[in-house]
Amino acid sequence: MATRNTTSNSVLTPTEDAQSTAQHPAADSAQVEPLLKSLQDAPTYRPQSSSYDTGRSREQLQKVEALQKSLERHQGERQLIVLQDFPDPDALSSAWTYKLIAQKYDIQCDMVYAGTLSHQENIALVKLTSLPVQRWALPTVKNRNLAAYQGCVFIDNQGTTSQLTPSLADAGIPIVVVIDHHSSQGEIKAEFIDIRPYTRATSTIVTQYLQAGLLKLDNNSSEHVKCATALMHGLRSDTNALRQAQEEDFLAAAYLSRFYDAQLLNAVLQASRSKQVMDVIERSLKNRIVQNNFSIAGVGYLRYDDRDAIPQAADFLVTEENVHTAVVFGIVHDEDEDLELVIGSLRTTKITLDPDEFLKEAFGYDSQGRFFGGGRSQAGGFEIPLGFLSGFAESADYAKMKWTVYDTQVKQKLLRLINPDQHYRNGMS
Ligand SMILES: [Mn+2]
Repeated sequence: MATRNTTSNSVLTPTEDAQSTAQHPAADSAQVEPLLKSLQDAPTYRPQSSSYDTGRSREQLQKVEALQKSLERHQGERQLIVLQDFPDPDALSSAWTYKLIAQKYDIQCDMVYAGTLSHQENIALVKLTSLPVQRWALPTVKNRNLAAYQGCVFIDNQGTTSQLTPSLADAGIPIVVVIDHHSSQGEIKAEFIDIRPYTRATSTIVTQYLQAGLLKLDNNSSEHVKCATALMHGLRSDTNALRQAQEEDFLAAAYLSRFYDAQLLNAVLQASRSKQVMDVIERSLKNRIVQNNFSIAGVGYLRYDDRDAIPQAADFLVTEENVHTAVVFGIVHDEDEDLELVIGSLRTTKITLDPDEFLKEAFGYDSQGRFFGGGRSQAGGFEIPLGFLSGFAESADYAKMKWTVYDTQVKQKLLRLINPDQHYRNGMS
């Protein structure tokens, strides 16, 4: 169950039609309509394209048209763009792009996240581009004027990875827009939904919106140049520096190359790792076990602010010879809420392994039917609240015992999938 048909990637690769979208003269115009019309004629322009590709491309243009309608409908309103608790470059840059597009329709957006910006590259990205994102820690939400917002927008997520979602629902703020490339996280009600699990990056999706004319980027606008640079970073970071990019990602990158600032991108990428991150990577190396090409490491307790060290450790472990998948996890303490969570990251280079399916199957779901884990192509994560066992223990022995229990349990759940025969034997003994 944890694998998917190997051919699915190539079948779903958008081809020539995406290119015709990118290079069509109408792409530079603010009008989407001429482009839509021309796309209806696409089969005659591209006789070699399969009907599948044409259908897919038409679908994309219909999305652009639907988004434009939604933007027009909400002119003069104020929207809240909600990012996942630990926003990554793909989320930050895509959300910024939506904010700029919406501004053109006289919609004011605030971009918020409830967790932490903890990856050194993310901090550098936000600082160096003056990326307009705000932290809304959960305890402060009750003091915010939520009534000021007529709608909320989920970008690079579907609301399931933000602690803010329940508060927004309680405040009765409708979900207006969802743009994401993670697998469906369950049913969602929104006016506009564009979820593409086979697209590598949300940056690619929003760049296609730009190319279709929703916003004309201007080389003379430093804000546009910085946003294009952020998008290039987002696209690179979700495609493993373009190594896993597909045609549509390259086409998006080619378009962004007209606007982005290569020096600025370089500055973002040169951000160095903190000592805490290095320490977690060291622990992951020391603790890893390798079985059937999976590398698994528990790294013990971590401060909330260092949480992003976990995916970085997984990125590192997956580079080992004969390893195609790495899973790193630890117990993270959230001081704001005095909560503890097991947080883990999965990275894989194995095309047939679907992180979303794998993690859902490994860890299942909570009493409300919410999955503990999920993912997208090549990456995934999980969060398991410790509940009653939460909270820092007075004694080191107790803390150690608690870690041992969770470490064993997480490994057991993973090994059941990684090494089913072994599991069977254990079960019999
Ligand atoms: Mn993403």
